[in-house]
Amino acid sequence: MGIPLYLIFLTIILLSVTVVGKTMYNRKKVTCMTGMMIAMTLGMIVGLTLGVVFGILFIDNFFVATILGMIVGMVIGFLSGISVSVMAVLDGLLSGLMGGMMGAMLGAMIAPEYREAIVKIMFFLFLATLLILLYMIQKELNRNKTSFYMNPLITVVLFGVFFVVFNQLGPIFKVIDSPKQNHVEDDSNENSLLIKAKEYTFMSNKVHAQAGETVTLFIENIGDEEHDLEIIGLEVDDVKQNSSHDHAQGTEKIHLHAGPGDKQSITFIPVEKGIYRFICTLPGHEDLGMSGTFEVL
Ligand SMILES: [Cu+2]
Repeated sequence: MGIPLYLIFLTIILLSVTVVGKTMYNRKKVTCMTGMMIAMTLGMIVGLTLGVVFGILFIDNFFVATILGMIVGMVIGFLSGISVSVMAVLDGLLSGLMGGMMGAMLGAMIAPEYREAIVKIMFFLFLATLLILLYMIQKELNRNKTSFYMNPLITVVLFGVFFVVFNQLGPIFKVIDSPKQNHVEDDSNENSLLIKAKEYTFMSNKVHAQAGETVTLFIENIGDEEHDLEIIGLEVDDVKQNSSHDHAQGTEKIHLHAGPGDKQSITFIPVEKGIYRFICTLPGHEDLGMSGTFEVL
């Protein structure tokens, strides 16, 4: 986990505790209607946001991701409703359950290249929702007084500062194969690239090679199912398939196929600069996240 992810967890915990604490402390003044809104909103948004994060973190185990998302959403929904009314508790529990489930689903389904973006979007929505929620509670408690939350300028400045800092901190999810490990030393002096495949992702899903230079591309299947790798639209010279099994011989297509535990390679020279997509062509695998980009520099 990268620093931004810890920051997300910390912010979510702090803001949730603030809202829950405020509700509990002022339980005499909070009406049932407001209490229900608080429980529902908080349960849902925390469930959704953390559900997405869990769905990505536990990409190999959808069950764990869903259960974790549901638990977190339900606990927060329960806590924010408990001091108000049974209705608020029910509202919070069910919204949390739904948010956690849907968040985990979204996190697990989103293509790897959009993981960072979706987490940022969800976190932004979380922050915006929480500010509105705090504003609502504050208004309910002190109908006449103006307070910190009422000044929109402060909110805007806070968001600005937060996101500048947030973007400086680097990726939310650590890339499993760093670019250095990505270039595997081979016996020859050629450039070689290794892409690992498993259910249902490529690691790394971003590789690059120089135009006009010979490159050897390896696919290593570390999963339990068959996978392949095909680069779409890439023009190449001097293709040499280094494996016996091969259903693309004679064509100028970059296609590698590897059963579970297999490692296959192909040597070629990329001709034209550009960014090309590579995918696993097995039915459904691309949609489940088996795609990436091959950049020719
Ligand atoms: Cu596959």
